[in-house]
Amino acid sequence: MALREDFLWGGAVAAHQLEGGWNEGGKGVSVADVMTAGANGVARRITDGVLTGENYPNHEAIDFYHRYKGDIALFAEMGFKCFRTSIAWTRIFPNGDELEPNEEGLKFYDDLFDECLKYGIEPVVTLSHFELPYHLVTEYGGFRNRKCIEFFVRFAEVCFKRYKDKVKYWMTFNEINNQANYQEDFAPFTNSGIKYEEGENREEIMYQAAHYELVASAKAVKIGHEINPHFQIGCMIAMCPIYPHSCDPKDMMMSVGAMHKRYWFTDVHVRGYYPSFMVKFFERQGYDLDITEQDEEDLLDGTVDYIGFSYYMSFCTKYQRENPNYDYDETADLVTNEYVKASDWGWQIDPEGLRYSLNWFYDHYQLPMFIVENGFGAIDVKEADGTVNDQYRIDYLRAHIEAMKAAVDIDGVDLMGYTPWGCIDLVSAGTGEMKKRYGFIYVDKDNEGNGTLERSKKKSFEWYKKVIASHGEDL
Ligand code: P53
Repeated sequence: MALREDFLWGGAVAAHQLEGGWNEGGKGVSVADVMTAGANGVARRITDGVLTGENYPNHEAIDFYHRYKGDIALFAEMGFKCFRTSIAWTRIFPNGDELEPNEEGLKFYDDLFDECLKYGIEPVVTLSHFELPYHLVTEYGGFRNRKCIEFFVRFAEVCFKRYKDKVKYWMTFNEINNQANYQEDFAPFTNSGIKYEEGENREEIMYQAAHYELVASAKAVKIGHEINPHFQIGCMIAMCPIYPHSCDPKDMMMSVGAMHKRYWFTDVHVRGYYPSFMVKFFERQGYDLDITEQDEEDLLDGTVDYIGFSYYMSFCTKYQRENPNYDYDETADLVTNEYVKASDWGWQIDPEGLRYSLNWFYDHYQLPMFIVENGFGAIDVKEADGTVNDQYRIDYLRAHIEAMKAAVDIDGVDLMGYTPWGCIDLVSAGTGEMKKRYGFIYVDKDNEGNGTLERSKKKSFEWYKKVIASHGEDL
């Protein structure tokens, strides 16, 4: 058998994208609550607080907050061994800077995890998944402020203590490396609660925020292991491997430079110190970051147990501007890869890239890995008889599972599990749309917020059930 006996088949979501109940149970406003609905190619707007007359798709989302029991029953029917979700920070600390947590929020996740455990489903929990309390943005400037380390660590400690007998698998910051794309507003805001002023050095501020997050993560890992030595605490990296456009040595070096700038975060999480290329880069840029000796110790003391990562697509880069140091700029240096097709949202479909990614991570770090997101965002059509024939989603997932099995079987990587993204339709993070669907379970709701929220099984539901039952053999 290719995959581990205890392989964690499941599905993944994030609190803000499905729970709704944005102001219930004492919950505070999060960064996701001030983002409007965008569209394919139209960025979501970040408003100054919650304004009347705007469409905030995360406020209701798919109402998982009230419907989780039925949804988890459906996950159990598919045979899930695990369920990845996040704890909405603002349910536990509504403003982020309180000293005492909100009991009603803690109770909600007790009930949710109990419901999973009832079916033998292991919760896999991300602590910070694009859900920073909005108060931390307005009062502290988000993670540009060192104080956020303390706030995050307090939140993490409260969760670790409360759920120590219910949750074994944790991740600290979701896709911490998305902010390598600091030129656009989305990633710095969702990762770090950063809103830039005109004329600021976006890059330098991003590196400072990422440093504080890495320290916060390391401190949480250390505390977590003290609370329960059996905890498995991982990082979470958005893996889009960046290929050279050609075998021109300059393209190859551009790819090396690009991989450095997008994945150095993993080095710090895994090894506990900055790789030399980043130290040199900061010097070259004249960035004098606030990195203390205590931080350096903390980083070394809190290295992660595994690498959690998302994989949707690969990128491609080319040397096409005067750039002797091969410094990568995500908005300037990506080109089309003619060898792969893309989804309607322009995401390149590249299953082989998943096998490459597993190899790349394993070559670099030799740590167990967990594919905590993978999937195909598509427009689903509900037929007159109520069925959704999402064969394209089955095809996408099948090809990726085959690639993942090859990485295990042939290349020998150590893989803990696989949780496809958005196992139930939910609000897209990037665009705020409902119609960019990933689920095995269809949710009746459209982009304008209309619909009954009724759940129904897509064709892929039975398919994935069979995949899990056969331990990935019957694809
Ligand atoms: P949506 C960009 C690139 C790769 C993954 O994304 C990304 C993003 C941000 O859009 O995000 C992850 O919903 C993220 C999830 C998100 C999922 O991918 O834009 O961890 O929250 O929903 C899919 O199609």
